[in-house]
Amino acid sequence: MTEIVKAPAAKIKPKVERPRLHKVILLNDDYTPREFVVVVLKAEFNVGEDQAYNIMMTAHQKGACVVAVYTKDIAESKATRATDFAQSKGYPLMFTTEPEE
Ligand code: TYC
Repeated sequence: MTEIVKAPAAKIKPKVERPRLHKVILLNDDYTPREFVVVVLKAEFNVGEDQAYNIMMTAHQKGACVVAVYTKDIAESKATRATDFAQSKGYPLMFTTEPEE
């Protein structure tokens, strides 16, 4: 009788890594009105009035503030849209992105 020897099951350890998230960072400047910053934060980042105000004031006082984290593509497109919108209204308001640690 033929003996069927089964090879040991290969141990496959799937290395699934979560995509790194990217921070959207609001930068302070001396020209953009505070109220306009709050309007942009509410429109692009779906935050309420109080949260938008707190984010704006943190950037105003410290120079920059993390607004939110997203996947790379979404972080970059939101930062670009918000920066472009401000520029279209004549303001130098800037949003940048950077990968989370
Ligand atoms: N510093 C601006 C002013 O005094 C307001 C401001 C706040 C601008 C936060 C940008 O990210 C910013 N009018």
